[in-house]
Amino acid sequence: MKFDVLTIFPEMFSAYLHLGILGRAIERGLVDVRLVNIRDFARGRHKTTDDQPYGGGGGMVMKAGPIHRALKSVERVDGRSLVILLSPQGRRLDQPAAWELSGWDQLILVCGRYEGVDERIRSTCIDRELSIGDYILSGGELGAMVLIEAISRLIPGVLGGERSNLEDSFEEGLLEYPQYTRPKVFNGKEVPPVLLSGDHEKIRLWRRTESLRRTLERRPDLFTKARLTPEDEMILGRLKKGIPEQSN
Ligand code: 4FN
Repeated sequence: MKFDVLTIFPEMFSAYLHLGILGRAIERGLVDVRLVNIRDFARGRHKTTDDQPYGGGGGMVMKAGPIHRALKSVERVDGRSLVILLSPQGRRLDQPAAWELSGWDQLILVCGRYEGVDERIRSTCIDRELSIGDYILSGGELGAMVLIEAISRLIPGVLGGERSNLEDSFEEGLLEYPQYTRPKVFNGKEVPPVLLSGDHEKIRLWRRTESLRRTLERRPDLFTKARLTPEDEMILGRLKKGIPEQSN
């Protein structure tokens, strides 16, 4: 997957791109991220990328010219490429959207700053608008990083050994079960005995129950899209009736 990121703050990406799973994926050539500094395409002595809005009202708007020239400078992968504006007006990024986007060869990500980009960029150069959530941000850069991370993890080979069975429960649309590691007792709190029992079927059932319980308590909205097995439906039925967990 090739990402081209248009931003006036390319420095924001460097630590993030060099560390962890993504750093390794880039090293191994599975993911390629190119940073395009919009300011390099600005003109005049001050290389301005923003200007006052027509109609007044204060704040600044990103000029169309620099973004347009920055976009033209990006080498497009024939037909398998998409220009995305990170924007609060976009559809919300979710895991199904991440899967769909991971099927493209090149994603060109445009990050806004100030009050946003000139509407003529939006209407003529942008294929899609995507939002990472409903909160005010100072720019689209964090959105671009979130998008790059969510998509890169889906590219074959990127996760390597790090792919866990937890990942599978996320992909099924449920919250994760509680996790424990050593020591067996921490501040007087014990690890649930079932996890030490060595009974793998019992452990699987406990984890599934806890996944479903947490989803029911904290994110019941996730059930509208979750993929549930007949066993899940049975466990869920019992949880809803308030039948307590088997006490292991
Ligand atoms: N944000 C809201 C309503 C109106 C404006 C904003 C806002 C950065 C250029 C856009 C925000 C949120 C999720 C990019 C927010 C995102 C942005 C994103 C973003 C500067 C203009 C701006 C109702 C959502 C609170 C500033 C709501 N995902 N404007 O934040 O780019 O990607």
